[in-house]
Amino acid sequence: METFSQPPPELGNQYTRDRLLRSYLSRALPADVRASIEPQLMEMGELAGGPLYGFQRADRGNEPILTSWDAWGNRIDQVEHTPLWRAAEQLAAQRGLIAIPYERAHGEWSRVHQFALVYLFTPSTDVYSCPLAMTDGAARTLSASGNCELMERALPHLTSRDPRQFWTSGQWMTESIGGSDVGLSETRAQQDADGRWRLYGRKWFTSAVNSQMALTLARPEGNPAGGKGLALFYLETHDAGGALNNLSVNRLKDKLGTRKVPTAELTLQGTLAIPVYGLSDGVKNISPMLNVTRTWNSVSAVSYMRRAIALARDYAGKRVAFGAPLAKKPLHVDTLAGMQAELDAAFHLTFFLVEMLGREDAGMLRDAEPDLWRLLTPIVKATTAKQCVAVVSEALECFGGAGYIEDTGLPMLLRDSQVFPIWEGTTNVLSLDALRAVAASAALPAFGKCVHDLVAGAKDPRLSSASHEAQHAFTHAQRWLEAATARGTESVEAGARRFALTLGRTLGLALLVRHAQWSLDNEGDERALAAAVRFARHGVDLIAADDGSGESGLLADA
Ligand code: MFK
Repeated sequence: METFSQPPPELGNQYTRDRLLRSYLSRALPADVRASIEPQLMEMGELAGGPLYGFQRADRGNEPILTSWDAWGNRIDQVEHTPLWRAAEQLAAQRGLIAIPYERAHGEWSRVHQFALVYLFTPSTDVYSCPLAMTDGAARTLSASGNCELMERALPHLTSRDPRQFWTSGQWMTESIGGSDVGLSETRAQQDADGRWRLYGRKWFTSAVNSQMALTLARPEGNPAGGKGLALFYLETHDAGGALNNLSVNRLKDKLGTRKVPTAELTLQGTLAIPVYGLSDGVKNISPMLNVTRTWNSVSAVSYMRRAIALARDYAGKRVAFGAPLAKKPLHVDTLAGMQAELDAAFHLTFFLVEMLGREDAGMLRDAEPDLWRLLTPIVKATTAKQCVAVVSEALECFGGAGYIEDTGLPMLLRDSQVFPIWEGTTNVLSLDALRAVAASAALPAFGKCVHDLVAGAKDPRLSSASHEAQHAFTHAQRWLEAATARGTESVEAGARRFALTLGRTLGLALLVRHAQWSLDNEGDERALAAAVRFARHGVDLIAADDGSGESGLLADA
């Protein structure tokens, strides 16, 4: 009896096969920088689409294991990572995924170098990008702190390329009372008889509990309530003898996705810690970390979109239905094209933010650019995270029933993607953050000028409608903000998400238009043009005519 078997999707080298990444790097990077990093990208692309992808599929059923007690009744709280995570840690150190922006071999382009590698690495390593994001955030926060003792102690480890020296860092912010509203945090900091600071409290979600160090927030005794009363602390998770630093791991969280990430609930019972900068303003002082991890979130979201589309496109060439491969079916092609257009926009948006972070690191942001960077970070994170969930969900549908079957590895992609809009600030929290970034700063006019400048060079008439759409959407958002401000804070707050996502999609479109013109001129390639036209058709202007007037009535039960 002959039984049909469907060939599975394959990836191949994820650098050589990525038109979007290669075209972007050709435009953005100086030729000598591109030539110097290309062998690393080739190697990472080969690993990501070959051996690492195979390892990931073989490792699919493994999860981290918490062992609370040893055989003799001692509390040990050991967490064992999955085999792929152990390999990912070595690879990340050796390939310099944290070191690159601190070595800064390519100046302002060092962040593009780093994140191009991260984009290739991330979807084959089961969210190992989470501890890496926090490690990068901690390195940047400590570098900016001026605390020489902590910098000398931790930075060489965080930025090491030697796996035996390499440390990762946790970011212990979340408490059950204040996931988003961090200022409510209850963890206390007290000085002991020797003048050392000790922390007491419960941290509700702490990713990467196996990290050697963490940055965390606690309220020194006598400090007022709120984020200003918290202080930023550095701690090491183990003492020199390997024992836990007066903390216990209550449990690992039973999560929808990111199940390879050993997210733990911790009780701090006198954990020794060192203040990083003073004894107040903890929320403000940890914000350099947030801005880095939000950039990692955006890169990770884009990389998951890319992975889902790469699998769906390969499959479309193999899967025959109704007499032809799906790749020859106009409706399927139209669906894939819509997903690709979203990815193109999200990619350019994210790497625009990455470029700004690189210039920030290099001290090159000028005039209104620091304000613009502050606004773009929450906007890009919020926009790309939403796009990622929609695109990955659509990609599962491209496989029909197979997309719903666990051992294809596809459902895990969707479950993991669902974290991107949640952690590091939900869409609504980031939308409100964007409003704060706009208030009393030069960010919004700078944003408008940026959109204008990006589309101004588009000469091809096929781009004129998309260029117009981008400028119109920005003007509409700006006018809405003025009108909503006049109506009052409820109106502004009710429309904050539409405002933030409109700005995100508008800038994505403007960046696509700029790239499309460049690609026509320099590569003779019309695919970026097609992406710009298609993305404009999806719509970028989400602003509603009115906000906050009576819509709460919709939610009344009776
Ligand atoms: C795959 C890769 C990715 C990711 C890895 C993820 C690992 C997950 C680990 C986690 O820990 S997830 C937990 C993440 N938690 C959050 O992201 C918290 C979300 N909530 C917010 O972001 C709130 O907006 C915030 C806590 C910041 C609000 O708190 P407050 O106390 O109301 O702060 P406020 O008054 O807005 O800001 C206090 C100061 O900080 C202000 O400065 P001033 O005191 O000078 O006025 C702000 O300007 C400043 N600030 C706040 N956010 C900032 C910032 N400055 C720069 N950038 C920001 N983003």
